Amino acid sequence: MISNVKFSAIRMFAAYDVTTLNDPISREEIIKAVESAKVRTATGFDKIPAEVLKNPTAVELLFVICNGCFELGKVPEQWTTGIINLIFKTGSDDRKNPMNYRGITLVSVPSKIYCHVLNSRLNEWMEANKTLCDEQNSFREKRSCEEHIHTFNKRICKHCSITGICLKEHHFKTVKELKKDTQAILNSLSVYKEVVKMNRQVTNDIKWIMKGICGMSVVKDCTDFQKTKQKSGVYTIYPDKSGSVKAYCDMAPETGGGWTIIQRRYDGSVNFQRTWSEYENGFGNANGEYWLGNKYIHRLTSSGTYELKVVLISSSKTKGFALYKTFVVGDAASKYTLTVGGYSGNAGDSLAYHNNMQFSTTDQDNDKSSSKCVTNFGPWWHNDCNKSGLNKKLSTGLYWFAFDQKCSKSVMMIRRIY
Ligand SMILES: [Ca+2]
Repeated sequence: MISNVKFSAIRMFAAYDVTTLNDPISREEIIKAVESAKVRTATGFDKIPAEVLKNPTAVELLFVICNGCFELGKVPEQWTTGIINLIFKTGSDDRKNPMNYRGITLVSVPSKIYCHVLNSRLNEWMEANKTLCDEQNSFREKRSCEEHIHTFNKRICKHCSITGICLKEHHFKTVKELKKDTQAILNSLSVYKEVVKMNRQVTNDIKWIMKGICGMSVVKDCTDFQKTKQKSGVYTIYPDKSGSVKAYCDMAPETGGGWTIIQRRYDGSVNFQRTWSEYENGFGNANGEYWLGNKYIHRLTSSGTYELKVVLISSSKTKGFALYKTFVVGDAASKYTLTVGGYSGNAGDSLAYHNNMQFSTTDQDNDKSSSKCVTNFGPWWHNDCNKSGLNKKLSTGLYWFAFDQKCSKSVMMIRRIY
């Protein structure tokens, strides 16, 4: 499990949709896993106890680390190392007899959190897809050992004449056990106070783990790669903290570099007549033709000031460009409304007509026309209908009214100015 490289549809589940299993790990999943981590337990190789991970800073770092590991399909080597400890069996008397010991393996707590996320995700998926039969009780939510113990305990209580052993609302706990639990809570409080003091040191330690072990740092967009002088190519970017996406970064000196490509057409290998959900989440291949995804374009352009550059090759192979100093795509509730302005370039302004328009796709007609603009001009921020349509069928030519109605190639890219 720990050295996983994403989930795939194995033959047994071939009929099921496994795409959600490979979604980036969400912050909520991390929080749930961190909350469930037991305190006052032994640490693994990295000596990081669960207590120090139960704060917002650590959650943020775990969020980044786990996503990095999930994306890379690798985990830090320390996570694959266990410390084997021998525990003397309670009730035994002879400490010299090896048979009176049992072995336990101590592993890194952050790795347990990562496993918990993957395990919960698989469990939820299996329950939702009903891939387990009802008799499979082991390790399943609401079908735990406790269920069996509870039944067992009830049967004993039925025949039990000693009052006070079986408490109301706590059928499976004795007074002694409840007292023990209360003491554990009080002990945890004192540990928590110590943890708050340690917080600064822990933050630094986890940053070190993130940079040193996972060998990665988080980048918002291709503009961030300018700092580290990266070459053009496909990179994983984190438009915001809710997830990552693969994008092609144009870092060529002649373009000034730092451009995140949001759309590219040139060989017709990818179909662009697609649905709302496909445009929302993106499609195609970042190495070839693709659409980054409206949700990612929104997250980026609403979090800073971005410029948009449209580069076109006409049917007669001349090159043109349109640069917009203002480019914002609204959220899903606004139906990814376009805000565009500040044109310059030599291809003419064929986007101004689409300013303040909602996005339309094959299954959502949000245009101002009585007809459905998407049918002939592809998904776009259609008005009535358009002055541009760069997502229409490549075989019929891409549409940029002021330059060429049958362009053979297009690239749309954005760059953060502030
Ligand atoms: Ca219409």
